[in-house]
Parts: sequence; structure tokens; C-alpha cells
Amino acid sequence: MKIGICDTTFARFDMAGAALDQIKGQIGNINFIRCTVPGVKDLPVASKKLIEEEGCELVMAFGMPGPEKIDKLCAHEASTGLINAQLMTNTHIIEVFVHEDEGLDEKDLKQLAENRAREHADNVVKMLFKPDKMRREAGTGMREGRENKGAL
Ligand code: RDL
Ligand code: RDL
Ligand code: RDL
Repeated sequence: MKIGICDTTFARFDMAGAALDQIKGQIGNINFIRCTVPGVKDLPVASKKLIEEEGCELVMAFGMPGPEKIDKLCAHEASTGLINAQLMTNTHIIEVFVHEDEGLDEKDLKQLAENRAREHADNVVKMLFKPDKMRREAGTGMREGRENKGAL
């Protein structure tokens, strides 16, 4: 099993490192192939190459959109690209984005980025190895990085 890990130099926290630690703590015997690019708009093709050229069965794409209007536009474009890459390759690319203005302050942003990375890593473990566990969480208001919202 090969998992692709793609991240950016723009991000202000090493989310990929946190996710790798989280996955390695649960599952052995996985090969990780890493690729780092400048920013979120570079993630789609880098992820597609990890799938098509490196044979990854799933990719996690980590990014941190900045707080400006242009950054939000950039993030939306990157998301659209990541969805296209998934459809072109029939392979999941788990988008792990933390918007810089989601943090109340720098300390909170750092904690949010770490928590979101780890919780999406847990999602990946469930998607690949424990689909029944994922199914049991259907409709339960799960969130990544902050408190779960809960079921109605
Ligand atoms: O292809 C080179 C860059 O265009 C690409 O790396 C962009 O994703 C870089 N970038 C912006 O140009 C921008 O205006 C980023 C952001 N905002 C951003 O908020 N977060 C990024 N990149 O990761
Ligand atoms: O690929 C992993 C996630 O990026 C993906 O599951 C997203 O759909 C998760 N997500 C958001 O990132 C978000 O900002 C969701 C919402 N908002 C939302 O409002 N509803 C969702 N997912 O089902
Ligand atoms: O319910 C509050 C939050 O879920 C909502 O504000 C989300 O839009 C926050 N969010 C992002 O902005 C994002 O880029 C989330 C994700 N990604 C995500 O992957 N998982 C989340 N929220 O739970």
C-alpha cells in the first residue's frame, strides 16, 4: 500500500508530519511518497503525479490558504483542481486545508492545523482499512480540527 503525501511551503505548520505520525501509530507496512510544492494551486498536478506515476492508492493534500480575498479564490481554484484530479484518476485525494483566518490567534491556528491533520489521517485509516467504522459515523456530524457538531 502506497499513500501519497503532498504539502506546501506556503503553509505555516507541518501538517504532513502530524498526519504521518498519526497513521504510522496505527498501521505499519505503508509506504509514503512525499512531494512538496510552493502553494495550494500546485497540489492538484503533484497529487495526480503521485497517483499515476508513483502508484499511490490515496493521496493526502495539505494546504493553508491565506486570509486575503485572493487567497480564498486561490483555495477554491485549488479545491476544484483537486476534485478534477480525483475524477481523472478515480482516486481519493483527501484535501486537508486550514484557512489562516480560522485561527483565533497563532497558537490556536497551530493547534487547529495539527488536530485537523491528525483527524483527517484517522479518516484515511478508516477509509482504507476500517470502512465499517466509517460507516458507523454516517450522519453523526463529524468535524476535523474542532469539536464535532454531533447528530440532530
Ligand atoms: O504556482 C505558483 C503559485 O501560483 C501557487 O503556488 C499558489 O498556490 C501560491 N498562492 C498564491 O498565489 C496566493 O495568492 C497561495 C496562496 N495565495 C495561498 O493562500 N496559499 C497557498 N498558496 O498555499
Ligand atoms: O477531502 C477531505 C475534506 O476536504 C472533504 O471531506 C470536505 O468535503 C470537508 N468539508 C470541508 O472541508 C468544509 O470546509 C466539508 C464542509 N466544509 C461542509 O460544509 N460539508 C461537508 N464537508 O460535508
Ligand atoms: O462547522 C464549522 C467548520 O466545519 C466550518 O467552518 C468549516 O468550513 C471549516 N473547515 C475548513 O474551512 C476547511 O478548509 C473544515 C475543513 N476544511 C475540514 O476539512 N473539516 C472541517 N472543517 O471540519
